[in-house]
Amino acid sequence: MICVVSGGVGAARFLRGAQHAIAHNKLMTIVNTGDDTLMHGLSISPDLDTVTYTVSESIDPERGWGLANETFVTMENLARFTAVRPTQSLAGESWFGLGNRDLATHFYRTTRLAEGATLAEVTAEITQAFDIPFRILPMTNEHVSTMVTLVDGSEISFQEYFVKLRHSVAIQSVRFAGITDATALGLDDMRTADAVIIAPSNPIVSIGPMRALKDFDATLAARRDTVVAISPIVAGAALKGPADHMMSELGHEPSVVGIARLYAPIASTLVIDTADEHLISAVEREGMRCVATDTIMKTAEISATLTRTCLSVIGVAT
Ligand code: FO1
Repeated sequence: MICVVSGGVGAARFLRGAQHAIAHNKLMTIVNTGDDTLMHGLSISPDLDTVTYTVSESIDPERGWGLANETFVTMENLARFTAVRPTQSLAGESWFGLGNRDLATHFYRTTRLAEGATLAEVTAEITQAFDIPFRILPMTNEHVSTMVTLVDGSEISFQEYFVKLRHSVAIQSVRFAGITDATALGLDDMRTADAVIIAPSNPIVSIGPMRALKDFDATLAARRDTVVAISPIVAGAALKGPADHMMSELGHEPSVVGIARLYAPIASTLVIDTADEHLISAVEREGMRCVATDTIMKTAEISATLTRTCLSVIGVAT
């Protein structure tokens, strides 16, 4: 069994190819839910949905989130209520784009959760409906909310920071509300897997919430030799999203060396892009083995090759 620790877009693109490199009954992933949010009374799990939609080839390829061939008619009609809603009300907010097709997923998840199903159970149902052939687990069944404190001291939810403010405001800290009451899922999978691959996801807000769960880091540290991470930073920048500037604002070097410092306690090996080949020795000085290869996952084939490279560097057969 190969276990992939996943955030959103980068992880989803990795898994799209990994499913061709690894037998389906030997692949599973644990996905961040710290980005989860409630909008218009609906339970939304962006990273779970991004993984599901990407692996099933249903994603909108340009946006990297939501479904292809989408319309936003419902969102557009919320404009009718702008003039009448009370100042403090959250009713009718339209900054978070929920497409009409995408809404079906949120309707389903919300109703099943209200019926008492766990997030893991609902996720299994949704991924089955999208014909996903391998297991996708949320990191926990409990609510964990990534909260971001901006430089002015105000604290907002991750989605307000990411979508409403387009991650354009400097931050001073991140915390994971609810983390101490949450139980990690998939720890046994991580213990018994032949290898664990940490996908190229934001180390602060995608992998960070999982690492903050009780026993998560300790489980990885105990089997560190067969844990391999893929750097989400290439040539000092994130391929998508705010990982690079979030890292520097929080005092981490936004480079493969900064990634190595974060992951060295839990992973033996860092896979970096060929653009950063000259930094291999610097990564090794942080206590990680380092291999450079093509990590820009423009096609599923590149992701499949990257999967095979990750496994071969730690001596695990596919
Ligand atoms: N990202 C955006 O940049 N703008 C949006 O309006 C937006 C809506 C949205 C709706 C459902 C969903 O599952 C994801 C959505 N995302 C949107 C993406 C998402 O919020 C982020 O990519 C992740 O949270 C970061 O991993």
